[in-house]
Amino acid sequence: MRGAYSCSSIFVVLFLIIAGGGARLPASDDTRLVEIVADSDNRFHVIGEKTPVIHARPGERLRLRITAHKGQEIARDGAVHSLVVRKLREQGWDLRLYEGTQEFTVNAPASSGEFLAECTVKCGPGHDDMRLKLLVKQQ
Ligand SMILES: [Cu+2]
Repeated sequence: MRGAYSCSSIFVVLFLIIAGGGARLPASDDTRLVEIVADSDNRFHVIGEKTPVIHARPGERLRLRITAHKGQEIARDGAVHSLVVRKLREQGWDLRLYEGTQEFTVNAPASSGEFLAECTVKCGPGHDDMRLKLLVKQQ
């Protein structure tokens, strides 16, 4: 009787280790890739979205892979576009974009909301409307 009891305890422990390990897996890879094009027509495109929008959960870690193509004008530092969320500048949402592909890791804000991301580099016609929406909500 005692043997059977300790045997089942081992299974419980094993189960906890396996279940715990399984739960940890997504956590170690919780940086979601978002692919964005800051195009030569001075618009943002988010791959897989009809309109330029980044969907995120509160506090979600995002890896932004941004490919930038020069419009008609560039900044003095050579940036062809930028992606700036003014309200989240301190939190790293202040990205200078140079010709080619760059990756940035940023965190979505901790609370739900809608945030405006814009290009602050005078990139030519269409620049004033070069915007992207960051939509943060609990899924
Ligand atoms: Cu611009």
